[in-house]
Amino acid sequence: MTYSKKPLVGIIMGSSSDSRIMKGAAEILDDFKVKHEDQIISAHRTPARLAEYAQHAEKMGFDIIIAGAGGAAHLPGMIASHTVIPVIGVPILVYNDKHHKKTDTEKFSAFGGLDSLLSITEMPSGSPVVAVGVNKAGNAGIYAMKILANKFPELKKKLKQHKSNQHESVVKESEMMKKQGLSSFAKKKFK
Ligand code: RP5
Repeated sequence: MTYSKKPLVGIIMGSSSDSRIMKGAAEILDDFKVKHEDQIISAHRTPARLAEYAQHAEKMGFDIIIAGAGGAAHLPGMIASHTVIPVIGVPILVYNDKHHKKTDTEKFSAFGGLDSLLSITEMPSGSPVVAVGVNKAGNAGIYAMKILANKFPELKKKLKQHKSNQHESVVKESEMMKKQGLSSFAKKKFK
């Protein structure tokens, strides 16, 4: 069952480089069978398109926008400034593998995600954006489900199931650890 024929959530990101992380939000929405529309909107490279997107999101009637960006991560905040739709920001630790010659460390952003976290959370009074942890796009998906659950009781049931699945999986792993002992448990888990 899907909750609506039209997308309820807009997922946007500043660059195709962010899709590796942002797919975590889409996967949750897909699991919960909630339709979403996904786009790349860059606050810096396509500023006019950003304003147009905010109008598009309102026209589409999205209930929530999930916006991920890395570095000087202005996308969530600027979208929130243009619309009354609640925005969940995903700070991204940039990993840019477009530059094949760079070493692995050089491909990461200089400030390890703190740059994007602060850019997203330190919004001025009057124009809020909520944020999940760095690279935690899946949590943005779950949080979006929590908001939508106020509208769709079926989603509330699914969220409760999701919670109890998490409980079961921790208990199962704990039992295995107790049985095998920590050293061999960790050896098997990280081999
Ligand atoms: C931000 O710059 C994007 O959100 C991305 O995380 C970062 C790097 O983008 P690319 O240079 O990899 O396109 O605007």
